[in-house]
Amino acid sequence: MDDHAAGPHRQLSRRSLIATGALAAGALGASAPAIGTAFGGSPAQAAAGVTKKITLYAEQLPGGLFGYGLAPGQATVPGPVLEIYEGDTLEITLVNTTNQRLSIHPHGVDYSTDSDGSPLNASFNNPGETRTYVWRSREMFAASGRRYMPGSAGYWHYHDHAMGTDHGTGGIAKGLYGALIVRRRGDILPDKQFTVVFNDMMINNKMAPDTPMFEANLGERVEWIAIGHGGTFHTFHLHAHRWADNRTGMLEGPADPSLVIDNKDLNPGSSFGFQVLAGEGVGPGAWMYHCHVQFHSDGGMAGIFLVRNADGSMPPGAEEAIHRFQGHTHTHGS
Ligand SMILES: [Cu+2]
Repeated sequence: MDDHAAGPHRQLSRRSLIATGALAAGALGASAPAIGTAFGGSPAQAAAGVTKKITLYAEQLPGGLFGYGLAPGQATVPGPVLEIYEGDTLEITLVNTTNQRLSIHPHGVDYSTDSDGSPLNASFNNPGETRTYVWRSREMFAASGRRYMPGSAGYWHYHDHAMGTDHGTGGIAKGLYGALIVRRRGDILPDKQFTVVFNDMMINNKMAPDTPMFEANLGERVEWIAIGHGGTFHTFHLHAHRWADNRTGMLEGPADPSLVIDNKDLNPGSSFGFQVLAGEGVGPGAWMYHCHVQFHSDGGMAGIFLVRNADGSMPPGAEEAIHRFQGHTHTHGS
């Protein structure tokens, strides 16, 4: 009995958009490759400065939720991971299939006022309207004083900025958000990607035990993208794994001064990402991820990172741990 492993929260098939030389301009849609299956663990290769054009569909979902998707009927919460390389431009045609005003607003990239997704700049989709947003990115460049101006590379995110209020408070609360990754050429690509959004007292608009169970096999390179939303401060903690508190989560050498951590603030509007090797040094098992604000984790802000054996089979004790988690009532003192 393993139905939870194939359940709706499984993230293995998450589609990504990554600009490779082979995927220059053109609609990628649902045929975009799942990242890593072909490229995992190898350095990124890409032509410089391509323009990618995609269509996103904003849709109403069951339960009062809204989501973004790469094809009609495929909206999800969170939305798809959007990926480009520094120097690329992403041209997003957003189709608003809902009866609400909404938009898409990015963090970390360059855009003009008419693409910033805010009602302040009349940059939004009316109900039923289609509108194109253009996001640009660039590499770091030399400035005076032997300094460099930063490029766009980072673990960023995008979200609605127009539903409910002029700040998109209603759209964000209902699921209109997702991860945006700008890679630097040479970055190592992962085998799997997990997007974790702490949004008020929920994770990806779900509470335990319905929070996503992320799965990987022992040793797979897993990329976590953590995003904060809503009106509450959080801390993201992952059991038994740690990462460097820098752009990639990895150390660049023995002298890299980056702090090594396993817990990080995840407050509204902030985001970070890192890569770990699943179960490295600790073995497979049902490992927890959760908000470390205690009344938040007790209240349902917790989930499972299931590290299977290298051959994909279940490690001893994992089934029992999952069942324990699913029976957990998350009430104080229980
Ligand atoms: Cu929290």
